[in-house]
Amino acid sequence: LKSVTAMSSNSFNLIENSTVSTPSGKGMRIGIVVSEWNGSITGDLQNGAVETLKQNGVDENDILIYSVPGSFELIYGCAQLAKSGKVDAVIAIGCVIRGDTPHFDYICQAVSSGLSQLNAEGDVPVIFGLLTTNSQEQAEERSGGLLGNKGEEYAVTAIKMVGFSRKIK
Ligand code: DLZ
Repeated sequence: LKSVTAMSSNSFNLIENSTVSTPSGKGMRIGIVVSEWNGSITGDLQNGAVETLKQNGVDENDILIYSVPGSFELIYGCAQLAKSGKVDAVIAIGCVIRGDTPHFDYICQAVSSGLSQLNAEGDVPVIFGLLTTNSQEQAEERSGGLLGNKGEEYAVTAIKMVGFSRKIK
């Protein structure tokens, strides 16, 4: 029961619960594509990611940050950055808050399948940093509030995936 509780989607935290060590990020080049929509949230996620990359050895000059207007544009932004040869992994950061419009479902669906396709077909891992919440409050809880900052987990995931891709090459 304890492990089931720990694995629930609300409380699982990759940094606190992982038993697999994170490799050094030294020499890794990490791209971040960040959406302007819900900018205070995506900005906090970006800051959490950048700090964690640096804490894990990634050089500040090896972190390339690009902004796109909305989460839908993360697909194009990440595709272009992934194939540019400039980075070893890309973190996509966006935030979609459910409203009264069907946009929420369309955008979430499009971004998840677009980014999935990049991972399945490309050589550069793309990290899914799209917060999808019912409210602004839930987004704040996950971007530096009560539930931590998911940006930190995106950063660790990016480093682990670069480590993975180097191991199998
Ligand atoms: C249009 C739209 C809406 C309604 N909601 C969001 C949102 O919550 N989060 C987000 O990142 N972007 C949103 N967008 C904008 C779309 O992602 C996209 O930028 C536009 O549809 C133009 O392609």
